[in-house]
Amino acid sequence: MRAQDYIAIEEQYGAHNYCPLDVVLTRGEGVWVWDVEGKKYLDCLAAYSAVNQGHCHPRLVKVMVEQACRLTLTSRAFRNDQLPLLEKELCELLGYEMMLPMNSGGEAVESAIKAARKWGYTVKGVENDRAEIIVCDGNFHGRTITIITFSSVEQYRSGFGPLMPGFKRIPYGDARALAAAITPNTVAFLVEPVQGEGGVVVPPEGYLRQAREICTAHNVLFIADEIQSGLGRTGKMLACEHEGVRPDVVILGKALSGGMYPVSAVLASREVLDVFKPGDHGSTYGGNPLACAVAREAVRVIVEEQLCERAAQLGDYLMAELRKIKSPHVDHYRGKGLWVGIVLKAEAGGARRFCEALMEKGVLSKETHKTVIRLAPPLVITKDEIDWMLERLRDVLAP
Ligand code: IF1
Repeated sequence: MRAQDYIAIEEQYGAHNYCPLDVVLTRGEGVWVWDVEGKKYLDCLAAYSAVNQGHCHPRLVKVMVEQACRLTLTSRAFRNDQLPLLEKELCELLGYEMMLPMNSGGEAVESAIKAARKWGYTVKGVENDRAEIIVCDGNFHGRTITIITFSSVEQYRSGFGPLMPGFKRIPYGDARALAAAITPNTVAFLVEPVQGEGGVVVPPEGYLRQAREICTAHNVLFIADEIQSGLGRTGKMLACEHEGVRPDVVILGKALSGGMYPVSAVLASREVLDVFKPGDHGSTYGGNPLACAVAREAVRVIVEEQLCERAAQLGDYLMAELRKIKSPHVDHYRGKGLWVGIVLKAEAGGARRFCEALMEKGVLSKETHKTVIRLAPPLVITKDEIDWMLERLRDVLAP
């Protein structure tokens, strides 16, 4: 079958909850992917930073196949020999006492919200059902009803009511707004250290540190959603490290399994995660041996292949080269590590046409909020591959 045949079938049988580029991919290796007609592309989205280790990383494939031949799912009614090792390795790597395994990022965010609320009632002493959680404008934390409740994107909320109480939204990057929004019922501040869907928005220097201090002063849990910003993307294992900030709760997903399998996790202190008693919370697939074996190897790859350091060095190079590109279409460039938003001018006619032009030249990227071209290649990208991409980007951004 040709691309249009696959597209026609998907158009007929698939819910239309996305408007993807009309490229039908069939193979991936490292930073490269191939479509069904054999055309090769450099993947500059990495599945929204879920493929930091590169497509089909051989070490991850090997571990996944070996584990798949041994044991994949037991439910949490029984124990398995992979979950305790992932829990220990992640907690020791990131400096937390406990971890809760889930599957999707949204599930991990929901789990963190449940933990924060129950911590508020049982530890902080907030009156039952009065817990408040503060979030930011421009946030993206997932697609569940609770999470879209506090989205600032009308389309993500519209038609899905009734929504959930207990959330307050403040401007991103404004520490004073955070301090002003806190009440005695505030149990947590949930924030992306760099906003992904918001358009790779890096907050003002010092914001995370100020927010940390405010949360500490008011006994409010600082919850960092590092699902997209974490695991090397910004040049550090956690984006919060750029400001020396240690969140009370860290949420991971995406690259936690290197694109092989949905794996997410919540890391926190014993004081927070011990609020969960047997039967309080769970998931059929959460913490399954296949997920944990893959996640253990995915984290080892990040550490052993020094993907954080690569993202820092090559990200600086990429940003320096981008800023040399003078284009009538570009307002400015922003980003951290190997994560860039190319912010176009309003008169540029929207980012989608630039992503389509890049696709024609063999580079896959994704627009966000209509005016931003997002670049987030796998962290295994080489300088030569960055140069190859830049050459095509210059053409596309030319007057
Ligand atoms: C879609 C966006 C990115 C996330 C952060 C939690 C989640 C995500 C910071 C939920 C997921 C994905 C979801 C996917 C597209 C993509 C996305 F455009 F939607 F916003 F990356 F920016 N926290 N982001 O980025 O994790 O449940 O998906 O595993 O929903 O269209 P998930």
